[in-house]
Amino acid sequence: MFNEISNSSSAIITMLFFPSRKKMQVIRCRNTHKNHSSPNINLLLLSIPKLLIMKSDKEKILITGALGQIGTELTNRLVEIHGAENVVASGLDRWNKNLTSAGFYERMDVTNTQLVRQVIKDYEITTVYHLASLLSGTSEKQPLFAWRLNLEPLLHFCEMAKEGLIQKIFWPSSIAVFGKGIPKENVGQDVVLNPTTVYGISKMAGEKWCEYYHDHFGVDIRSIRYPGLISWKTPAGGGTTDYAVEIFYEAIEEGKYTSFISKNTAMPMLYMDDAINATLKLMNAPKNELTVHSSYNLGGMSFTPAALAAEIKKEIPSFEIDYQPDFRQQIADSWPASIDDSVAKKDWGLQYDFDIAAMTHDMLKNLKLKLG
Ligand code: AKB
Repeated sequence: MFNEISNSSSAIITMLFFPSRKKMQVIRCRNTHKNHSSPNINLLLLSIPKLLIMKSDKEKILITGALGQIGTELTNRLVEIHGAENVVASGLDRWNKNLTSAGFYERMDVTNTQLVRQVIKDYEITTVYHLASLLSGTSEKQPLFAWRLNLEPLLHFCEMAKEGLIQKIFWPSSIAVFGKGIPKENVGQDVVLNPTTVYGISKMAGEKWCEYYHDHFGVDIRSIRYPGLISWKTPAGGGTTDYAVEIFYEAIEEGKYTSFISKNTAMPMLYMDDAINATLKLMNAPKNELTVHSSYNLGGMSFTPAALAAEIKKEIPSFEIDYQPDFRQQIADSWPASIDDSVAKKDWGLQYDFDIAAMTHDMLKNLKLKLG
């Protein structure tokens, strides 16, 4: 059944029906400038008919950063579970039909608080997966922008949850919160955090805000400290752990790789399938069983570039690696080598399907098909 929702004052709306996919996809391109709106656009908007969308009592989900490394795969899984009509993807990029399986796409700047609030209201969003963020390498190059992007939208979502506009939020933290002076191995949930990177500082502050909004206002916000994420579907972008994704592309395409992380630097890593499963498991866990309201440790597997290269060599014997560490080596040196995630295992049943061997095999198999 289709019902009407109120008109947004700043949207250009396109409704597309794809008979082959038996679904409707709606793209709304909003004016993304924060402090002013184009009069031409607003005049045009007055003539737009009311948007028809499917209305039900189901969970309605908004994903920010939906075209990013986690976002692309998480969006697809959420569509499988909740149906395309209940999932709104959003990002800065122009819409393209191959980008997302969500029923709706909002092209928007997540720092534009007015627009974001309007989107939440228009779609009657209940749950937000707020993934938009600048990673560690890129954050060092644009510290103030990183701080603003990584923190301000989070606070805005927390405020909307406090007001009762949203019921549940997921926000990703990172192993970058730990930092210098913390033992390298098996780092526990409750160690003192001492990040030395812009990214780590922003994630640590975000975690403390999550805890604050939970403790003071009962906001249901859940978070994971992701290790480096490895996936063949969407490239990583701007992180210190990105070598563990790039290496696969270059192993297949060039037969060799120059790592920007040194040979024996171990970091915690996680295959994307395990990351998505963990995220959904945490979001489905009963609220009263959660004991961590900042962010849960998640360890995945721990390996060095040399160990990963050895694993790749088992399938591509001629593969070669050399090492030219760059500024990201210093970041990696301040991060843990392995993580203790026993609290997540106890509270909400965290488990993994992939170790380094299974992950390497799956990456090479799928990337070879993808790259032809
Ligand atoms: C990065 O390298 O910046 C990220 C992370 C560990 O959070 N992959």
